[in-house]
Amino acid sequence: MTERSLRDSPTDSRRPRVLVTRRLPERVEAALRAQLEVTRSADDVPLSESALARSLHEYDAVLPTVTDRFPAHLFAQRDASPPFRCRLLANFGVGVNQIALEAARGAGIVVTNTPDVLTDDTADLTMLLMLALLRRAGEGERELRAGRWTGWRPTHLLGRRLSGKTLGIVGFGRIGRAVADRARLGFGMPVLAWTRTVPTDAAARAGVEFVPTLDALLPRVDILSLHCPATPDTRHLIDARALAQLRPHAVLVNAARGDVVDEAALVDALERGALAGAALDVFEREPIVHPGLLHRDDVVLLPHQGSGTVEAREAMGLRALENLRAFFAGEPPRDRVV
Ligand code: 8YV
Repeated sequence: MTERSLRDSPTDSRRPRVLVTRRLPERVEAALRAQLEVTRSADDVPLSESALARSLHEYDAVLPTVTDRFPAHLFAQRDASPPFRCRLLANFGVGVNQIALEAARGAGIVVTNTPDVLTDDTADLTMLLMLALLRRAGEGERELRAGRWTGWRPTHLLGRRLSGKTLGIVGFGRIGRAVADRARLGFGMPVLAWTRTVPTDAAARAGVEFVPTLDALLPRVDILSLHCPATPDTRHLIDARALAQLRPHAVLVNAARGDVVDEAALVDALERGALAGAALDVFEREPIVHPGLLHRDDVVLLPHQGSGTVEAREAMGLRALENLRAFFAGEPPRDRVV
């Protein structure tokens, strides 16, 4: 691993030594440098598994992102020589499915995430996906940029109206709820939701019909939007069987995690006309996208941009720093996952 030290003060052995795996917004890097002994990889590319394995022996904490995979076997090296130095993985992002959480816990490593601060941006992007797909924005832009636009005509690129369509939400956490609010209040959409833990407070339940099973949701929706975490239980939740229960005019939206959808089954269902389209911000094998999706006009494809605003990415970094600070001050970190 090539690393560039971001230290701007002489090495202070009393400050926790932290590996930051990717370049972060300058404001965040400056705040990290002010409080910690920070090293970050010079190349803004995902670290190799061996570099991540080494980091557990060499740093007091690691600040990883979605592109840094920590499978269970990395944590099994706990008693190898030298022993683990790392006590905290302060993840940059709310999703922590790239980290084998139970194995981390078993190795005595705490994992934190950065909820709340990206909720609005991810929900906004979900609405963008819905609009872009139904209003054929990608098709229109591709046509115009390619010089193929011949001018306005009444039947050109007719899409479908988003307002009033029935939305089905899978997973009613912070982001699912923020999407429900936007859809209900901004677009007058009836909202159905299927979630493991149905909220008890009246404000969260307002205007949303909670259904008991996924099977009860699928045949009723015009738009199915995924907002559950990626866990072993939700892997390929949307598989061939689930897709077959959608109505042919329905569309799938995913700004959660690629693992929740069986991408090959989705391509197959689109090819057979079992659903009318998909808008995806996340993929099973990022950055690889199933080739069967790339040339379809009935799909919208974005490169994992859900939280991609300056506001969110700065807040995510500062939230990860707050977790680091609290942990090394001996306080319970606010966003402990395990
Ligand atoms: C992040 C995300 O960009 O927070 C998440 O779970 O998917 C995105 O908002 C990514 O995880 C950063 O590591």
